[in-house]
Amino acid sequence: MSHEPGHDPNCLFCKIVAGQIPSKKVYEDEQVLVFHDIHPWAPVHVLIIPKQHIATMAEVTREHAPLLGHMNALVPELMKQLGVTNGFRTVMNTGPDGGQEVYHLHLHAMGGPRPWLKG
Ligand code: D5M
Repeated sequence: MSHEPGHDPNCLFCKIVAGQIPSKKVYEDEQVLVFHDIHPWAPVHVLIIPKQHIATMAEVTREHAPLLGHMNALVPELMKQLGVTNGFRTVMNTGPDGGQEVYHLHLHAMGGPRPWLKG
């Protein structure tokens, strides 16, 4: 089956980007989509994902630096928009030993009153 470049029809997050699976959207632009994590680890927990399918951070190269920079640079304004005023944590799980469950690149951004994470 043919599909758009950068889109994997079998990928959960590509289906969210395509609107085939609903999400609680927080922000969207040409490059990224941001939505609430379905199993939050913190009072505020969003996922910042590229619209193009990149399976994992292990596949990222220097060519992706602007995209990765954009994803990270959005976090402060997103946290502010979501009422997070006292700090936040960003995490990118990579591969089996990194605890990655969904193989579409995503940056977790978490905040809100602790305790919600150890360490
Ligand atoms: O984290 C994958 C994250 O993706 C995990 O925190 C749950 C979240 N998830 C899974 N399915 C959905 C849907 N449908 N909407 C929103 N969030 C979702 P990882 O870093 O791969 O372990």
